[in-house]
Amino acid sequence: MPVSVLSFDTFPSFIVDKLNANFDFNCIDKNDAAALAALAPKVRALVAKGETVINDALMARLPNLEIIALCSVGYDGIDVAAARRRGIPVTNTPGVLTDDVADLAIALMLGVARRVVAADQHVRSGAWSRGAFPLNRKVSGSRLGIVGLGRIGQAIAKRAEAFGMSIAYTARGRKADLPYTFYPNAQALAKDVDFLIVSTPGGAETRGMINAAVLDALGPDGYLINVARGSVVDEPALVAALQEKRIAGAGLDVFVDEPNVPAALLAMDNVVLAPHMGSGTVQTRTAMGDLACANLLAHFSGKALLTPVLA
Ligand code: 8YV
Repeated sequence: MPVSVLSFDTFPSFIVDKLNANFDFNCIDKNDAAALAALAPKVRALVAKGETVINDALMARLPNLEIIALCSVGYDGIDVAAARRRGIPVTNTPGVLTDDVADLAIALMLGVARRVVAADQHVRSGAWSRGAFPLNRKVSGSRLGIVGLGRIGQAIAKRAEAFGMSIAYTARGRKADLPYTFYPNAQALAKDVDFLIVSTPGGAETRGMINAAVLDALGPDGYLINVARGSVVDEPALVAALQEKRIAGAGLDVFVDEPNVPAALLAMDNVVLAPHMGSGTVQTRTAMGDLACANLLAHFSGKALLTPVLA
């Protein structure tokens, strides 16, 4: 009997094919109580995105749940403490998506500063023949602040070095082995940089960390880039700061209530918006699916998990 694996998330067909080839895989709508009740007794594993809510109550409904394998590096949606209490390991997919997320952070920084999307519109709409595109903002050589200097933050820093940017960061602690300038908090960091990139994990510890005071410290010439979680930024405060031109612009891949984006942001031309696609390349999603599958296979053959969440 193949092991029964359940998901509430939609994954690309190549991941679904791999899960189907190895397991009795079912994907259901999280609100479909009847389907969940029918499958619950046999489910031994959940596959999910890290932002999907998997709480104690859901775990309680799956009496034979043995493992939660995430197809993401973040795990802010998962009650890891409850899983631990229940003896259910959680695995994630660190490392394999670092480059893509760092690439997108740089793309959003360049995109918003050089106004790539508006420039594209300027050409397509024919506006170019009626006038020149307004001058925009130089990135190379400017000052970058990174909030969260984990794997992704460090990969962003490496890329920014190639742009001749000065690099500073804030994190839970100083990283003595890295040559970047440490700040004790996001507000102090924001005051001294032109671009503030957020790459810290989501969850209770970072909720609302980028608030009105941080945005005001960034100031009218500063740009905010978020490739972490929408929850890290106080979204209404960000909308207000953008509307009132208290910051210059924003590049956002993540939002508080995805896929819903505040209408006010959709109407602004000083923002570049992306649909939470930091890890969204065929190559990386393949690697993430492979790693999630490998964790499941390791668990069900009694081997050590490859990438358990240690939090
Ligand atoms: C998404 C991410 O979870 O890894 C993370 O933490 O935010 C993303 O990669 C994505 O939806 C995974 O399928």
